[in-house]
Amino acid sequence: MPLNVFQDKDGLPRIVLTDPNGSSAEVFLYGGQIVSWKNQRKEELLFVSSKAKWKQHKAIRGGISACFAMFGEVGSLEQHGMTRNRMWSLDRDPSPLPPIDNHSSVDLILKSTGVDLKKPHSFELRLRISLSAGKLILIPRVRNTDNKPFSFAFSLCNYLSVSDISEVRIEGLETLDYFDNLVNRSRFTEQADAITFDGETDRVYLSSPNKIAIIDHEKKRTIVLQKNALPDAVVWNPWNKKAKALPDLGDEDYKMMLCVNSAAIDVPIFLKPCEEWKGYQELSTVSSSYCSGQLDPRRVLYGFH
Ligand code: TA6
Repeated sequence: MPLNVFQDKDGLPRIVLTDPNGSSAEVFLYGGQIVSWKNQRKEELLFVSSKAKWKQHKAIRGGISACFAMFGEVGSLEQHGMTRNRMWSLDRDPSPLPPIDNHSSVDLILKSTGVDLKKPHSFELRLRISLSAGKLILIPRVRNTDNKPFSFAFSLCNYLSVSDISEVRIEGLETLDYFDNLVNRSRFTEQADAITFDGETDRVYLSSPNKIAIIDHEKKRTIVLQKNALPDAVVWNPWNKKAKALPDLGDEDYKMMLCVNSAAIDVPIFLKPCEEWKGYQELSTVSSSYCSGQLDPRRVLYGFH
């Protein structure tokens, strides 16, 4: 499969993955960030802010990024860790992951520099990004290359493009416990049949199922998120007030975005020296031809016909 590396107009190296069926993905080495994923009909499936800063030393607001070794703020360290603000490299590992059939892939790596964490620790963070018709697979790996144990949080932050946030529902998180970041991280149990949006939302759902459906009624499209070794799910929409307060988010952008992140936050991942952790996330889309009423979430989540 072809692997093209371009220089962006701002001088940032960009890799374009293409699939013979017409879908594509764009990956920046800066932040190891996926900034575009288009389906065969060239429709963009990821959200990137109209005010995103395409410059070094500032995370690009949107797309998909890997947040490590913490989620949130820890002291004076960068929010969600440093991975979004570093230049990654192409991974020349002599023992890479085996190729996935009919996928166009790129392997990235970010190595510790000694000043990235609260206490210096040596690690290697790898990310495989793999595209096929209708599917985007991410495989993050963290290797503890130090002689001390290491524990960390991890999140794949997915900014999904939606037609209108008020018309979107998430299936798969009902009945779960969650931490609400808007109420001092207090713990609640989800009471709704599905998650819908009418205001700012910032929650960490605990021990979520491996399959979550994000149903966009207006676009008649469902994004299916499947994950492994990433037990939690973060759901975030800033709504109007917070959107206005974020300098790299357009005032109205919150209507067209929804973050649903695959994460390991509540119970940090623990590695002994030389051990490696491997996560998995797959995004795919299902179109719905329904005219009225709701999608049957059981079809999406469990494949019932
Ligand atoms: O989980 C969502 C969250 O942690 C929110 O609290 C919100 O701040 C968001 O991530 C965006 O964070 P960022 O560092 O990208 O501004």
